[in-house]
Amino acid sequence: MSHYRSNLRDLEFNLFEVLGRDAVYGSGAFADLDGATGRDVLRQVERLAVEELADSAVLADRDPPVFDPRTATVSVPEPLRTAFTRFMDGGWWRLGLPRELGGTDCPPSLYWAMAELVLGANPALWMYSSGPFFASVIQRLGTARQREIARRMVDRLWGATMVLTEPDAGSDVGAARTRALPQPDGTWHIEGVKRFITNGEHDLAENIVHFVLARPQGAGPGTKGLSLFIVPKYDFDPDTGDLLGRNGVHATRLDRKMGLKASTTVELAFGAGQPAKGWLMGDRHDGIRQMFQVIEFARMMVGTKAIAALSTGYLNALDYARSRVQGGDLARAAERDAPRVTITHHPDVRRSLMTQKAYAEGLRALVLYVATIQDGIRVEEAAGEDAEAARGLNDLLLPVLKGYGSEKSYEQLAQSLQILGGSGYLQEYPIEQYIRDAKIDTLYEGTTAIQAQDFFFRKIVRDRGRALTALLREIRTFLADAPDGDGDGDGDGPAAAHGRLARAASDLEAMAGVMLADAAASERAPKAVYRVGLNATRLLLACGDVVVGYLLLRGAAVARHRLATARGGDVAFYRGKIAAAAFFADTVLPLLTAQREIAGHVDDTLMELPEDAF
Ligand code: ST9
Repeated sequence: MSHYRSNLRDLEFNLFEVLGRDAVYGSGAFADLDGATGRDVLRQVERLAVEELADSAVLADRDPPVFDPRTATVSVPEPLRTAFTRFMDGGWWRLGLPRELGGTDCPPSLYWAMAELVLGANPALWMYSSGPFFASVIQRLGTARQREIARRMVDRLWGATMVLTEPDAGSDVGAARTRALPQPDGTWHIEGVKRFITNGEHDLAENIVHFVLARPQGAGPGTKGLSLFIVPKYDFDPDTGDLLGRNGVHATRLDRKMGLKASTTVELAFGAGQPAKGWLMGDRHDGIRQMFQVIEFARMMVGTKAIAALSTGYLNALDYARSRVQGGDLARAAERDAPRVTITHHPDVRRSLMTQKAYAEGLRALVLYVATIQDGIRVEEAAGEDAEAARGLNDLLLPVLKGYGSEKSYEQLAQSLQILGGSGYLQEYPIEQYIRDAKIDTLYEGTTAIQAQDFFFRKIVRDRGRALTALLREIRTFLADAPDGDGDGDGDGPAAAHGRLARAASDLEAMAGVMLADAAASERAPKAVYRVGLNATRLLLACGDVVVGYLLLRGAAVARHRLATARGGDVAFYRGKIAAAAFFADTVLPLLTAQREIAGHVDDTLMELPEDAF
């Protein structure tokens, strides 16, 4: 039986019942793909993910790719190759790709819903399939000649990578030392060592195109002195794509990792013994800005990957809890011969399961909400309108999705494992692997601390608070428009939960206010910025809780409405949506008041403490 437990019902609930995608698919910018087709895509991808893609994620964890130092190549295990071929043969990678590259228009919301299904089943496989996406970046940013390369990449389904990190340049990309030397024929030779390169070497494709940040001779320091180069593993004839010979980029080691072993992570040496030829992207020295077009997409992907792992982790835990008989009912503890019950009868198990459900479904709602904002950007652009407000909201929420999403997923996956007791620690169950595979999500594509700084300094301060204000306004409008009760007079209406959301939103606003005051003070006293640094992750996580609380309650309002006419399994589904939202509001949102208080207390003590006191 597949390890992967999908949740298509909840994906459809968000897309079609809450976010109203039926009205958007099939018209305007998305005329080619209507709601019925969207549902069909999700059903097909779900089947593929569960039945054909999931198994090899486990097999490749136990029997991971192997590095041959003699040839500097990596071979992947056969089951992974078979699953990868099945996925690529299905042509799903065409969704969202530009038409010029043989793609099909696809609303981002549908794309990311599909992504969740594949990322939950086999995250490495999804990442290996990213070559066409990278080709689309060349199509957008490259010269006419380079767009030919993009075409070859798609025709021949080459792999691709993003190459930023160096041994002494991790979060601090601007410290990179890899050099780029101009050649008389207009190409460049790259020299240096890059590390932690995801899928930097493998044998799933005949060629791999590396997107490399390097510093041209004479360029300035920092990220602004970096340019982006297209560097293939094999040189090729740009007109036909035929391979000509090995380029001077070689894997020098395959990292042995905690998890996500199916996805190769390698060190790459450029120009060691043989020139590593590359082309300057778009013939423009604008590397960091260009690379961020990949990074932003990859951050969305990483958040979705984390959330997909939590969802299947929770559903595996739920399956186990429903059948595992252990202990007696707490209310009958005094009866020695009371019958043994399934562990779903135990209050602490229920508390944990409902917490996991609320986060898993709330985070899914967050992914699809952000993706819906991306739909909106496309719709506005197609209509020739200014999509600035939607872009600001998307930018604000990306570090939340990536940073908060990965932290909460990892934290809650530990609770999923806990439900299985000692059995959860065994490889017979998938959760120990999920935890190992998901840990990387808080680390790569910018650690949580980097997301927190991006969120505060770039997405709030530099934005002059516009997007955050718009988000809070949207939440308050929802609260103002929502009825206080469910109208049946039985006292289980949403008023209390809505009150908690209103308070949490105010707590978030107050925390941002404290940090803005410290940021302003740092203009006179530079060290005041330390207090901002001490609060940044707190603010990011608080924002995540507020947005997830809002989206859960928004979903609950829809569910409450639908429940009146629901039949069959939908009754339990809608009741679960209402319960999860209320539970989150009751047990998570009040914690923000304490966080607000802590944020206000943060002082200079920690930064003044001598290092040897730690
Ligand atoms: C990595 C690989 O981790 C992980 C594996 C990923 C898998 C790859 C697959 C991805 C695609 C998947 C597709 C699948 C498809 C499948 C299809 C199948 C159907 N937003 O603040 P400043 C820019 S790789 C936008 O001064 P510093 C901006 O241009 C390693 N732009 O920064 C800015 O200039 P300006 C990942 C931004 O202090 C300039 O940068 N490594 C943003 O110089 C300078 O900004 C990391 O992520 C932004 N948010 O440098 C690095 N921020 O201001 C983490 C900056 O004029 N470190 N720019 O606009 C950082 O992010 C640092 O904060 C830093 C700091 C490097 C930016």
